[in-house]
Amino acid sequence: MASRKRTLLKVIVLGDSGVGKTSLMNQYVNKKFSQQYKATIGADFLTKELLIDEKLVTLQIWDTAGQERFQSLGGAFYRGADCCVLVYDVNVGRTFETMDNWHDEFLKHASPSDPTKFPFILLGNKVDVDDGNSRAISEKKANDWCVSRSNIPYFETSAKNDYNVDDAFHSVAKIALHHETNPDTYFQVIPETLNDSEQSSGCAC
Ligand SMILES: Nc1nc2c(ncn2[C@@H]2O[C@H](COP(=O)(O)OP(=O)(O)OP(=O)(O)O)[C@@H](O)[C@H]2O)c(=O)[nH]1
Ligand SMILES: [Mg+2]
Repeated sequence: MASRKRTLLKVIVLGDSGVGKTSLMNQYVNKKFSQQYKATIGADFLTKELLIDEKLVTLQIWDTAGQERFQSLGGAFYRGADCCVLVYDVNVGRTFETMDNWHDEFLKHASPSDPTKFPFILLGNKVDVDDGNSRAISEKKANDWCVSRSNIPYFETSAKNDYNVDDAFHSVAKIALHHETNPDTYFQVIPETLNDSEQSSGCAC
């Protein structure tokens, strides 16, 4: 057994109800997908252990409620975040139109020291639906928005088919680690051999 330093990275996932925030996280952390829709109430988090640039990282990913009536916690817990993941459904235009609002609300509540440099990432989810034939938002439109918002990285994903999910969250971890100016590090006694991933969850409802 040995003691190793870990960096805790807090990530907030935002977007309209039904875009697939919970499904993306569940696919990423638990490698599971369910067709059934169960609205998130309040906020919940999952954690995943990663090795990034030879650093041990604990990614604490906060899932939030898209439905306004379930947003009981407001935006108070956005504070201290190291990255914000914005999710929309490529098949539903209004879920993209609200991205400006989610972006600005996040900055308002999180109040990072330099809002112009705070890392966001945009995910266009459900690209599997109807083989892309019911798409409402083109990749170009999404990319143009990202460029207009200080070059936010953009990924197209499918939580259902596990398409690009790992790559997207790996990128989240990298930019969160890179941005982190005041590291939350802690020591934990762990076996010398590091498991690929560990997970746990908690609820702040
Ligand atoms: N076809 C398809 N369906 C998806 C995908 N991701 C999520 N879904 C479905 O979309 C519905 C909503 O997914 P959720 O992950 O619960 O959405 P959410 O964004 O967490 O919604 P709230 O908790 O209300 O904010 C569920 O029925 C999922 O099965 C996807 O990539 N493809
Ligand atoms: Mg949810």
